[in-house]
Amino acid sequence: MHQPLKSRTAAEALVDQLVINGVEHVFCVPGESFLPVLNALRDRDITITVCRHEGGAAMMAEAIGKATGQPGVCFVTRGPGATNASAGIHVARQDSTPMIMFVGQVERGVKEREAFQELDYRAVFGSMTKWTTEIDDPERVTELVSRAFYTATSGRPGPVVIALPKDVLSERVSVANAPAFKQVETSPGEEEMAELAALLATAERPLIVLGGSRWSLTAREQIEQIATRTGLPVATSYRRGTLFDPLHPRYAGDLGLGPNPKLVARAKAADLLVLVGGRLGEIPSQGYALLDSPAPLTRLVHIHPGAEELGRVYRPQLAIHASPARFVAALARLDIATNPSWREAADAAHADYLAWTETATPQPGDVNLGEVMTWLRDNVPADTILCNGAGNYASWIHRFYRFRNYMTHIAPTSASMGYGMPAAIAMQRLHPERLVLSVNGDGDFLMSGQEFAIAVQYSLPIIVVVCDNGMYGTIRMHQEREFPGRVAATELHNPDFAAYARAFGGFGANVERTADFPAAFAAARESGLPSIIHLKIDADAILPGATLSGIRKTALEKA
Ligand SMILES: Cc1ncc(C[n+]2csc(CCOP(=O)(O)OP(=O)(O)O)c2C)c(N)n1
Ligand SMILES: [Mg+2]
Repeated sequence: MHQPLKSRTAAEALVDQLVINGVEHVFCVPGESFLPVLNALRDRDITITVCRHEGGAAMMAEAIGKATGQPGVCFVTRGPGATNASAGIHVARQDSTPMIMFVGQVERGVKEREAFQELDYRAVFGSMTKWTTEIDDPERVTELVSRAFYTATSGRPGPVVIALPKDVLSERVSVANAPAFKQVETSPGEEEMAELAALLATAERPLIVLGGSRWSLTAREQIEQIATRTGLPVATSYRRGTLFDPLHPRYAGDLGLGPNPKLVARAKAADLLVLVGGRLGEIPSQGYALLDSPAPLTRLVHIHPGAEELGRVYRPQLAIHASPARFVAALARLDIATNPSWREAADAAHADYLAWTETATPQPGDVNLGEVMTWLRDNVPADTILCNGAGNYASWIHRFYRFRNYMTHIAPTSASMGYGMPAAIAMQRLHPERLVLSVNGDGDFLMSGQEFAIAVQYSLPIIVVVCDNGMYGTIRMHQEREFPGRVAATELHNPDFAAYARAFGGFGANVERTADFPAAFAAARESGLPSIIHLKIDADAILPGATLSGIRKTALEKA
């Protein structure tokens, strides 16, 4: 049924369409270009989080999309806002996350003159998004917003950008709403599943690798049950550790940065690799070294919801065009002829995983980040959400922390710095009752550290850990490998991050010895405030298994 004639503005129609599609949170930095939208949001049941930087707003929206599978939504202003936000758009692209960004645009009558803050969004975002458009006809606002939900979520999910010329938003429209979008599903056919059963029947050393997006808690439970029943060993891809219980006896570990060499050897020795979701990109494929491209010697079964990803890098033995969730449901119904060798291999792989991750490695300095991670692992609730960005500090998270519950790790596969702060804010907005941690490097943190003000503004008791080694450690590590002893542009002089927290109205603590971490953490929780724990890390402690001085020495010996 059509709405009464001209009953609302295009901005109101847009916001109504968001409500219909189940949007509960939007993130923004305001701009004069979309004031009618802000005005409409006031009267709707949508929570606004106002941010300090559009990169933060976009990453918060991305984090919501990643965690829920429903598009995360943000609003930013024209040129300067949109370009700031591009960092979050790129994360959504590489992570296959559904996300919709609305961006202001100049009035239709002055377009193409390079008016104030004007940008050609289709040109700027064209290669990063699944679809970038501009709404020139206010009567088409609900159609195009509805399409954005379909485009962002279907096939391989990703970001959509919609530009809103200023004068369009305040025009009155008579257009009807579209009903709520419904996820478009892709399921495997009987033929593909029969072929998979035949491949499994002859597999001596199969390995399942889980990755990508379009999972669900049900799918995770199903794949765990399948692994229990069949004995099939299961690994997870880079930053997809929450797709499988790490303490499940068939869990083989994660194929990410700095993986267990024994897992890499297992993956290389597999005679059947079943990649469920994910693209086996540069990081999980260990620099494209795991499989030969374009013709892998290992038989590869690739399951992906985006048809264009199948056969893109590797010519698979069997390509299955399906979402991970639908594929796993079909796999649960498949009659699989199991081989006792699978279970033995899975037991060995799991034992190797536990041995690799159980105990922190010795480190130079008084704070051992591995021991901090094992302490957190053993002391925080299983539904705690941990968010992080990029830096070597994350190696200790990957190796020693264990993500017990589904979607408890929110981190970018694009390894974008500055993600851990905004992601934690978004997760605490989404789950006010859960403990949310943001673990950062010192470089990483100050890329989005201003968003701590937002945590204070909305009383979000996130606990932020800043791992301060006084440098852009990852880059320094590469520098020492390639140009030993020639330090340039990698040193950092840091503030007192605990004092920083207090200046914003939060709780702050400095930790200079591992043994002091539990008390600082307890005090942070008791404060009920957004908190920062400033960890002093020795610069030589560059990786769980290497020192900076050792890397330099090896490089000098080679030179
Ligand atoms: C936005 C962005 N800029 C630059 C980089 C390149 N980069 C990767 S890790 C890193 C250093 C991270 O430093 P820090 O956060 O202090 O962590 P550390 O490696 O010292 O533990 C840099 C500059 C990146 N990944 N993302
Ligand atoms: Mg650092």
